[in-house]
Amino acid sequence: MALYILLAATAGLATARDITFPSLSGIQEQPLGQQHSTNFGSDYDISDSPFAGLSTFANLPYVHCLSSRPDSDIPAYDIAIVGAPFDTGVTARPGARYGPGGIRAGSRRISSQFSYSVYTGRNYFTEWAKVVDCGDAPLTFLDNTVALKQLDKTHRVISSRSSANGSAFPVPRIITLGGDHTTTLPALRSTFAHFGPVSVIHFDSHLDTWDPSVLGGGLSHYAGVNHGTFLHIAHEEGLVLNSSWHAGIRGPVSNPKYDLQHDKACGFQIVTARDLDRMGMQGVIERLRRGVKGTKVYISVDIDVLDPAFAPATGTAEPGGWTTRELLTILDGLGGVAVVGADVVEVAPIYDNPGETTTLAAAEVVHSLVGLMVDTPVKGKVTS
Ligand SMILES: [Mn+2]
Repeated sequence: MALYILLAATAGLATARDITFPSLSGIQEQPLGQQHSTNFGSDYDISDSPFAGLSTFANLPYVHCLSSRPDSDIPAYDIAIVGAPFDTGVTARPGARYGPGGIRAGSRRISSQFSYSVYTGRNYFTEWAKVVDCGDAPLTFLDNTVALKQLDKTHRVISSRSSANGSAFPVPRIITLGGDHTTTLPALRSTFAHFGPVSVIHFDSHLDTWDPSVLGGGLSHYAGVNHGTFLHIAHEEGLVLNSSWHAGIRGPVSNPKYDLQHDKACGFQIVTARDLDRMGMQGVIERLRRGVKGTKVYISVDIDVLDPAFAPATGTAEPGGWTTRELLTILDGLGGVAVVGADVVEVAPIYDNPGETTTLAAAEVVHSLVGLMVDTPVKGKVTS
């Protein structure tokens, strides 16, 4: 009886699709993301498989952008990912020096062949821009002043190379994987050198425009340069326009009158975390788009803009934040904005959970930032 049922079932499946199992145990016939099928013969391509080899962001090609060799020896690129492993400017939990590695690990599922968006139908990795991973900046963890100078130089070297689409868009743009938020300061110096002052769209639960004499505790000039004061310093250095925005703010301030007035004086306006409840995502998107209209824009995403439910692995977590979907929707709604530089910072993987909630989210935020840069090429190098 059992044999009869088995035979009947087999006959019923005769017209079904053939399923081929791997001929060798433990070896994939067709790795995820590899579009061409082939037999496991001598011409079998093992050069291009996610989850294999050393980790780069989204399995992108690694380029030794910081090499001292001349431009002609370095593969040209239009968008460069670079890690900034620095966390000695934090005021709470350290650990963001491991952020670049964590975000790359969270990006393993992303590959340039398998990245068509179900929302837009676009694959930003296969359009006009060559996107590469430059590895990490060499930053000392013993002296913040030296480390920030090292990061200044890293940005200078990477952004000064010839772009792959050089005639139309001569300046390669950089997405930094933090690092604590202090690492945004060298990035803004770099965009200033090439594009002039920018509007910053700053996704964060905290203002980060604190007066160094307040947040540094008045201890020393050195202590005043940290992850809560870098936007004050960027303003002082003339790097940011007064059409800048914070989005997702909910962290407490020490003195509402002084801190908020000081924030305004640094050129910022605020969309709070709960403004989203009132305005809806389209409302937030419109406010940000209108707010930076006609300017070059730097987007900085402190992962603590997300609720700790979605990003527990960060230095200064604040309950009551946005969801990952809300942040991605708002970011993707900024298409058309002239993004000249961007970062995702304050990812401290040691506090993540086994599901890699934070690093997966951070990687997808970087993916969105790549999308914005590809969507809107930016021409002008400032010539002065
Ligand atoms: Mn921050």
